Amino acid sequence: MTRVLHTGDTHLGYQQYNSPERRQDFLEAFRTVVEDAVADDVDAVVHAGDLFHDRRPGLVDLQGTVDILRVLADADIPFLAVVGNHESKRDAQWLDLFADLGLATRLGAEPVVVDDVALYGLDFVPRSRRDDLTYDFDPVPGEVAYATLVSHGLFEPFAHADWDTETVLEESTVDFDAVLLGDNHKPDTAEVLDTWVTYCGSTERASASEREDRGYNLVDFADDEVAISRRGLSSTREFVFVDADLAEGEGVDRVQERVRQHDLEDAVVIVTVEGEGRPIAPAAVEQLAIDRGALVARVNDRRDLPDEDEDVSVSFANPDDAVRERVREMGLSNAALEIDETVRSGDLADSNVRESVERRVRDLLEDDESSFEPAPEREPGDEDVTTVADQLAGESGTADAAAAESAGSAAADSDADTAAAANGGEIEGETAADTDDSATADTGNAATGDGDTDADTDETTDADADADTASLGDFA
Ligand SMILES: [Mn+2]
Repeated sequence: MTRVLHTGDTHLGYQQYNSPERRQDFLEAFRTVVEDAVADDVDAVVHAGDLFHDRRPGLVDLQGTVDILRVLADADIPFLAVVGNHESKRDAQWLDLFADLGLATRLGAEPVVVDDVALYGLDFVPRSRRDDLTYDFDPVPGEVAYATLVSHGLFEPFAHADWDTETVLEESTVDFDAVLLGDNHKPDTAEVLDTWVTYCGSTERASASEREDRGYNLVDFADDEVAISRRGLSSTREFVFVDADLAEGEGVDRVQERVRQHDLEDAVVIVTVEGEGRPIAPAAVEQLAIDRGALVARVNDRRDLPDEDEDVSVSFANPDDAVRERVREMGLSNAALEIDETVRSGDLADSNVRESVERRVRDLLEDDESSFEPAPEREPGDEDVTTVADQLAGESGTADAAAAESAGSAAADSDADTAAAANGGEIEGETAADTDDSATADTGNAATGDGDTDADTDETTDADADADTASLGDFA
């Protein structure tokens, strides 16, 4: 029998909630997986991408990674991996560095044989480049009984998929027995065209939507069968989810009462408020949780409360309209407008803004760099020209000609693409993470949209050096 430990979406370097402890947690989860692999004496550890949260991990994260990978190397357990969307760089990959150090093997079109299993890899490929993909893999060596593909992306038949697994399997020159995946942080397994397709899930909660216990997969190859089982990680950071459904007239007291019912020591506390009731100040709830020992506390108020005093006659214009109007006047590029919309979209979980924007920018850069050019002046009366902002607002064709900026060819497909980006994000409700930060971000300002300031600052600083990195500041 050949046993492979399948993990992924480790997101090392992610300083979730701006907490250094959380950053350490991601590293510790990886260490636990590796220690389990050694204790279990598996034949290989397969990593399905997103080892790093960011394409610029910090030195401590890299040192920690080397330290952990060395544990595997010392135990003679190969670490076989592909590159995920979070960590992907234009030229060399971090994975190549670890390969140079003898600590990892990057999977690709040539098989890496572990006992009687041939493993192949397919890095994350942006949607815009998938049509040109040929799924050409070198033949399976004669003496090998099984073939496995490792990849990163949102594959069918799982939620929010944008990559057709049947196409991949049918067009591949190798007949795979199993496909081991990363990207979707929710673990799941399905059978597609007689092939087992499975996500291992993330090893630490990268977003508050990842409520289930974290873990990894064990994949056994024996007797012409592939058996996938799941093992939980018990030592991940405790998350306490407090769901308060307020009735009319209830307010912060009721929420605090619900918070007090839980043991919060060292936990990340996520308070979700729904229902009716009075407005509450999140700080009052978060402070209570901190006072009771929580590491981090965040309040997500999901209520759509009506205006408090309807008789007060100060009338504000619809703030969304006001922002949209102002954005139109700014002469932003089509790309900036789309990204502004992504940042402010109500359909997109705050936690997914960063990744959705990143993916969108990458796709735009590959498709049509002109979408980053500032919008040209538009003459009043150009009523047949509709801006992306108009389209996104569902006002297609009725744009206020005086205020609207002209849109180029990118406008035509912007609806579909942006909708897809929003979907991609929702999907990745499981994936990304900065719930806390973006919840408080200045949503009227596209340039500062994503709350993950840590990473963004980093990227903005280095933007000149790496064309692959388009920070919002570059085009907004
Ligand atoms: Mn991921």
